Amino acid sequence: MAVRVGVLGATGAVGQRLIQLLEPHPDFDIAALTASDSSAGKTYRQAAKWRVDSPIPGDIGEMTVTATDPDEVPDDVDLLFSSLPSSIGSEVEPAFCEAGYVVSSNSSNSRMAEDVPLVIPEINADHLDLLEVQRDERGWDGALVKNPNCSTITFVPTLAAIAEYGLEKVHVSTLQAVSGAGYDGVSSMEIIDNAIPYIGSEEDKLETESRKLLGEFDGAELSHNEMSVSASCNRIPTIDGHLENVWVETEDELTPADAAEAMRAFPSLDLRSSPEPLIHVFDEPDRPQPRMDRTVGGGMAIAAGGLQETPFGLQYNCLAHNTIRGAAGASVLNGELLLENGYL
Ligand code: 11C
Repeated sequence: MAVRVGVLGATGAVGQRLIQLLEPHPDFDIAALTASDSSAGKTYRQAAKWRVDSPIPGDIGEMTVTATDPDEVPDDVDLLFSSLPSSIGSEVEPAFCEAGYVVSSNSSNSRMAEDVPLVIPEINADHLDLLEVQRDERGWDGALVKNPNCSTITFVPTLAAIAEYGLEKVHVSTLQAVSGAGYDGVSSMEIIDNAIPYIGSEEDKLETESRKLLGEFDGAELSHNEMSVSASCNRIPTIDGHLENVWVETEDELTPADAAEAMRAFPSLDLRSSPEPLIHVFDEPDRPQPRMDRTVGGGMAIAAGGLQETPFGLQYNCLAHNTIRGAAGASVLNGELLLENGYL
């Protein structure tokens, strides 16, 4: 029987992607939609300015949206996918966990909290066991699991694939799509003919989340990876798909051919939304590109290419669909991992 799930922050850009992915999902049944107080009582069709590239699926348009409050969500809903603004998520998500709900969250609050697993299932599924520490420390009946920021998800799988060579220094420069900034970003045409070399707190997220994701969990404590990471983040006028240029210095010698082989061979997982292969490596020097390659693996794979040796180590480019693999799809995948591991 499908697990009854809800979406917190259902009307936003990531909330809409969540609905697009969850409605046809065989393991999940959407039973609750929440948004701001001003949307409460409206049908989803009335409350949401639907902008996803397919119509509102099934009968979701006729469901009634409630306020984002544990008292408004039915008790038999087991799993909540959260795409709340972080200022709201930081207050509301713990209240849902205390009320017994398991929350798979894309919101940036609490990602770096010591007892909150930050998970990309193909990379660090074992970090999910941190939930035992979380339950002991917080006394929650529910649980809180996070997925990383979209631009972190884009490059960390490629690092995981070459980690056995000893990651020492990583430089990453991003070219990020406007949908990362939500509706305002998508509708803002001021970015056309421009590039903005600033995305608030983004660089810090890449530098800290990557080290947590690639850290080691010994069953009680998580130690973060010791590699040094320096990020530079830029907004460019593409709709979807974050492209990143990465330079990596490793302890052991790593040729572009070895790196390509390691990326191609990096294992995926036997979860419904986990693509095969996880990393698609292009040989063409001008790929990956957002418009052509953001939908590899149904938008859930990482595309890489342009591998070359430089004075600053191995250099390559990588790309992921920021609202699918980088956000909604990442939360759904964590939901599948929670299900697989008996947390639901
Ligand atoms: C952007 N990466 O492209 C941001 C949006 O931490 O989940 C996602 C923010 C986050 O603007």
